[in-house]
Amino acid sequence: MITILYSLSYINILVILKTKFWQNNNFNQRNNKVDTMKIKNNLILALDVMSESEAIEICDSIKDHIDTIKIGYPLALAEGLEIINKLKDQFGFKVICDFKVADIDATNSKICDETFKAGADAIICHGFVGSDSVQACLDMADKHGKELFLLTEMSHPGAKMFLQKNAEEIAEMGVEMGIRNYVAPATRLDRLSIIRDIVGDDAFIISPGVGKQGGDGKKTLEYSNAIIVGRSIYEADNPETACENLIKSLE
Ligand code: NUP
Repeated sequence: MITILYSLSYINILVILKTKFWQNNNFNQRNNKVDTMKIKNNLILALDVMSESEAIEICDSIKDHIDTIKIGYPLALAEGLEIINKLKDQFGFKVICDFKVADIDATNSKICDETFKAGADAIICHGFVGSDSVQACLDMADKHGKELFLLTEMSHPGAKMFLQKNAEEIAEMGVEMGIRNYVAPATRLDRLSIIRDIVGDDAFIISPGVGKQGGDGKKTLEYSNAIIVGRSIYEADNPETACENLIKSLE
């Protein structure tokens, strides 16, 4: 009888330890994800400059106000993927790679793998290619413990021609797939609001189109978690002042 009681309490301890282990693990995982998504001043710099020296000069001037930057094809093609770790090492930034991944699943997988291996904290993919292609990106992001952003509707006028007609379904697909992060336009707040309703309050939306493309930062943040701003900062005579003024306008 005593032996049975002993073995029962032993099993109980094992079960409790295992439960605690999972709770801790999930807690850490969740924290990591949330950490990635804390964006200083809700402002992401789109660093579409064409050389490492320009990139470093701009980053140096705005580093006190911004901790997350987005690089895309312009800088990556000009300087190679090594630029990601250079900027991370020098400034401690989080880097979102705006590669608008839009290929078949096998190719998407390779593109995401290389991008995360190069140090990216997140990658942006297109949704119009369908769930198999997006799933390949999501799987690779999960494998690396990094984030995926699903682009729903773009911010430029041309997005009305094809993409807008399907943006709501793209967002719905993202929700069905369990995607937490989205890109939606600051240039059309009615559309941004619809996309927010679809993805829900817990989703994380980042919005390009503030400044040069005509969007208003403060109004955008009524629906979005962060704005993405490029030319209004890096083309300004004084990028730091432009950055400070923009942040003030968001209050
Ligand atoms: O819909 C989109 N619109 C857009 O402008 C999706 C994007 N990823 N972008 C990017 O955001 C664009 O490529 C650029 O890097 C940035 C906006 O820059 P700017 O208009 O503030 O200069």
